[in-house]
Amino acid sequence: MTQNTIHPTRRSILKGMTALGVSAAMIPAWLQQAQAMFQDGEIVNASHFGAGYFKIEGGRVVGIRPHEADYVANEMVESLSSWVNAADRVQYPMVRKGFLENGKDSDRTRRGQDEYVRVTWDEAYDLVASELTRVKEEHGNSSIFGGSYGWKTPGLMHHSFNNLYRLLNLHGGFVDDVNSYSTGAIRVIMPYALGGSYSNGTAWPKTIEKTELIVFWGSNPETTCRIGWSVPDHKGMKYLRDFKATGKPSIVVDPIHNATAKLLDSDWVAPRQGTDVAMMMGIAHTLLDEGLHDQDFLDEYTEGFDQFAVYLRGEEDGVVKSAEWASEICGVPADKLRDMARLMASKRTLIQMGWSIQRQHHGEQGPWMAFTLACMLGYVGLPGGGADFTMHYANSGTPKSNVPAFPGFSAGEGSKDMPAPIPVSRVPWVMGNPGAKYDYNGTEYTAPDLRLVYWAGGNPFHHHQERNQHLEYWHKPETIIVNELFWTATARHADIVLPVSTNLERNDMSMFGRSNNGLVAMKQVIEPMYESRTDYQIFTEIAKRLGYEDDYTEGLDEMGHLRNFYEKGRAKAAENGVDMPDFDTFWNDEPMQIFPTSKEAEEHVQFAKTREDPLLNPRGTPSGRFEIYSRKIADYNYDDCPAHPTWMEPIERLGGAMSDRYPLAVNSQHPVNRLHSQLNNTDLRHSYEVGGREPITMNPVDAEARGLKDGDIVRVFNDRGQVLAGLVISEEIAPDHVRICQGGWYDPAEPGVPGTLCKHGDVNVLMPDIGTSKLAQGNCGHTAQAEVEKYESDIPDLGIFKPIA
Ligand SMILES: Nc1nc2c(c(=O)[nH]1)N[C@H]1C(S)=C(S)[C@@H](COP(=O)(O)OP(=O)(O)OC[C@H]3O[C@@H](n4cnc5c(=O)[nH]c(N)nc54)[C@H](O)[C@@H]3O)O[C@H]1N2
Ligand SMILES: Nc1nc2c(c(=O)[nH]1)N[C@H]1C(S)=C(S)[C@@H](COP(=O)(O)OP(=O)(O)OC[C@H]3O[C@@H](n4cnc5c(=O)[nH]c(N)nc54)[C@H](O)[C@@H]3O)O[C@H]1N2
Ligand SMILES: [Mo]
Repeated sequence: MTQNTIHPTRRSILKGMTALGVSAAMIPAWLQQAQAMFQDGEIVNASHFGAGYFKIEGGRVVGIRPHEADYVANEMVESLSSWVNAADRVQYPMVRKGFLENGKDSDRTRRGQDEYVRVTWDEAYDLVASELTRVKEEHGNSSIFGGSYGWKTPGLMHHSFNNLYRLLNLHGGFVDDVNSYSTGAIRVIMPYALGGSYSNGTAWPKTIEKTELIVFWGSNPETTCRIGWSVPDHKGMKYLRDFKATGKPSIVVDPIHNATAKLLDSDWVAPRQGTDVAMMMGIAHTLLDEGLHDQDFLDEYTEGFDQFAVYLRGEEDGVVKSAEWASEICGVPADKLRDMARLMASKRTLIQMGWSIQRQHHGEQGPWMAFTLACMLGYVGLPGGGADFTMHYANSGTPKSNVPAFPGFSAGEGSKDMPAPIPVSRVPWVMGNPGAKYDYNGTEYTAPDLRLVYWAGGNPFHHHQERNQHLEYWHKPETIIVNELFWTATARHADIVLPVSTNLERNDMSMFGRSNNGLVAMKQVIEPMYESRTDYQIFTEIAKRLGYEDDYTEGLDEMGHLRNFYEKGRAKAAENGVDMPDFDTFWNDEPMQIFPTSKEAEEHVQFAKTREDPLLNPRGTPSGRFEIYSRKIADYNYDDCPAHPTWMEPIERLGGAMSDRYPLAVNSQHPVNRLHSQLNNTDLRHSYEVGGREPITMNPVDAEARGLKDGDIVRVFNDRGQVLAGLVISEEIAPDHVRICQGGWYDPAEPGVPGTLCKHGDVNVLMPDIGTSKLAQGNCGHTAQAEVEKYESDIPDLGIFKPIA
C-alpha cells in the first residue's frame, strides 16, 4: 500500500532498444497489453513523462503506448488519457461572481467561496484587456505580477509563461520572479563556493567506470528521474541500472528507505530530518581528527579551510563538532559516522546530493557542507569522485548531444524600469506586504505593490508553503487571472479563469532527453475539448484588444512558428555536423529525431580542468579557488548565513525546537506517480490514495503509540494548519517521521477561510512560509513538525476533482 510498492522497476521497451544500444529487458505486462491493443493510426505526442503513441477513437484518446526511444518508461505517460478526459477540466471562460459584479472593489475574501459565472470568450478577453489597462494606468506596470512560476507542459511553442511574458512585455512590463522552488538555496550559495554553477556534473558513463562508492544524500533519482523539464528519455534511469550492474556499493542517507535504496540495495542510513549538516560535520571532524583528509588538495585548490577547521575543532565556540556531538543531533550512532568517514576516505567517493536538504531552513548550508566534505576527501575534479548536485534531477548526467537547444516562442524584450524580480518563494509574502523591505543575496529590496496577478502554467496553491497564511496574502491583489487546464486550487481562488487546451489538443515540439538528445514532434491528437484554447490563442486575442496583435504573433500561426523554430534549429544542427530532414519530413514521417553524442561529452568530468591546471583555469571566486570560507558572504553580515558552512538550528526539527509539542517530522518527498500536483486528478490516484485521501506514511512504532491502523483517516496538524490523510504504516520510513508527498490538491472544508481543515492532504498547509536565509530566500518545504491523530468525525466528501459548471 505504500507509494513505492507501485514503483516500476527495470521497465524498458523491447522494440527499437537494440538499435539504441540497450539490452532487451522484459516487457512489463501493462506495456504488453498496450501494445496488443493498438498499433496503427497512432499519433506521436509527448509530455514531462515521456514520448508516446496516442490512439484515438471517436475523437477521444483511448490509449497511449510509450515511445521505443524511452529507456525506462513509466505509467505516467499512459495516464494522459485519463488526464485529458478528467472531469474537472476547465470548460469555459469563468468569472468569479463577486468580481464580475464589482471588479476591483469586490470582496476578495470571497475567493475560494464565490460561485463562478460562465462568460463568452469575447467577454473574457475584453475583461482581461480592460483590467490590464486599468492597472497600468492607475498604478503602473510595476503593479502587474506575471512571474507565473510552474511546471507548464513542455513545448517550444506553447511555453505558457513565455506566451504570457510576451504579452506583458508589449504592454510595458511586469514584475517577474527569480530563482526556483527546486533550487532556491543551492543556486545562490554554490557560486560563492565554486565560482561557477553547481550543475553540469560529470557524465554518468565516467562515474560508472571510475567511482568506488556513491553516497546518495537526500537524493532519490529512481523516483525523481521519472520526469523531465522537457520530454525525458529516462536515460539517467538506465545509467542507474548500469551502475547497479557493476555491483559497486552505495549508501542512501534519507529518513526514508527510498526507491533508489531499494533498487540499488544500498546501505540505508536514516538521520533525523533537517540534521544533515550536523551529520556531515561529524564525518568531517572524524576525517580531520584521524588525519584522513586530503591536506594537499585543500592547500592547492581551496580557500579558508583553516577557519573551517577552527570551527570543526570548536576552538572559538567551545563546541567540538565530533561524531558524538553530531550523533546527538542527527540520531545516527557516532560509530556509524566514523565508519562512514573511513569508508569514504578509503574509496573514490561521489557524494550525490539531492535538493530536499536545501529546501529547509538554512538550506544554504547543506550543499556547501557537502562540497566541503568532498574537498576534504580530495576527489573533486576526478571522475567518480567529488560532489554532484544534479544527477538525481530529471536524468542529468546524460551526456550532451552535439545539437544546441532549438529556439522557442520568445518572451520579447523586458522593460528596464521594472522592480527587481522577487525571489520566487517570497512572492506571496510580497503580495501581502507591499512596501516592506527584504534582503536577498547581498542587497535590500522593497516589495512592489502588486494589484494584478496573472498565472499561466503553475499552481501556487500547491507549490507554496503555509496555505493559511498564503490565503490571506492572496486576498490583497485586486485582480487574479489564471489560465488553467483544470480546476486546481489556484483556479478555484482566482477571479478570471480561462480554459486552456492540453498538449494533446495543439501542435508543438520539444527537445527530447535531458541534454538535447533529440527532438520530438508533439502533434495534435484531438480537437480542443469544450471551449478551451491555447495560451497562445488567448494572449493573441488579448493583444489584439490592446493593439499589439501583429507584434505578438509576428504574423505567424502555430504551424508557422513551429516551422520557423525548426528551420533555425536545423541550421544550427547542421553547423554542428548533424543533418536533419526538412520540416515536412520531420513532421509527417520522422517525428522523433535522435542526435549523436560526442566522445568528449561522454567523458565530461566536472571541475577536471581546474584540477589539471588551477592557474590556467581558476575558479570565478575572489580567491580563484573553491571557497570554504567566503569573504563576500562575511561582508553581508547576515545572522542566518555565516561565512563558512555552519550547523544552525532550524526554526523547528526533530529533537529540536517544537518537537516536544509536535513530535513528528513531516517529509514532503516528491511523488512517484505525479509531477507535483499534476496527474493527481487522474485514475493513477486510485493506485496510491487511501480512503480517497493523500497517503501519509508512518513507522509502525509511531502508529502503535497512537493506536492507529493501516487505512485510518487521520488528522495531521500543527500551529499552521490541519489536513486529513489516509494512513499507510510502513517500515520504509524511520520512526518519528511521517511522509505526505508534495502535490496533493488543497481541498478546504470551508473554502476561503484561513485555518480550515484540508479534507484531502495538501502538505503545504503544514509547512512554514519562511525563506532559507537572507542570502537565498529559498523555500522551506521540507522543514516542519506535526502531530497525527485518528479523525473521529464523519469523513467529509471531497470537493475537488469535480467539474465547476
Ligand atoms: N512542501 C513542499 N512544497 C514544494 C516542494 C517540496 O518538495 N515540498 N517542491 C517545490 C518544487 S521543487 C516545485 S518545482 C514546485 C512545483 O510547483 P508547480 O510547478 O506550480 O506545480 P505543478 O503541479 O507542476 O503545476 C503546474 C500547473 O500548470 C498547469 N499547466 C500545465 N500545462 C499548462 C499549459 O500549457 N498552460 C497553462 N496555462 N497551464 C498549464 C497544470 O495543470 C498545473 O496546474 O513545488 C514546490 N513545492
Ligand atoms: N516522480 C517525480 N519526479 C520528480 C518530481 C515529481 O514531482 N515527481 N519533481 C521534479 C522536481 S521539480 C524537482 S525540483 C526534483 C526534486 O528533487 P529532490 O528535491 O531531490 O526530491 P525530494 O523528493 O524532495 O527529496 C529527495 C529525498 O530527500 C529526502 N529527504 C527529505 N528531507 C531530508 C533530510 O532532511 N535529510 C535527508 N538526508 N534526506 C531528506 C526525501 O525523503 C527524498 O527521498 O524532482 C523532480 N522529479
Ligand atoms: Mo522543482
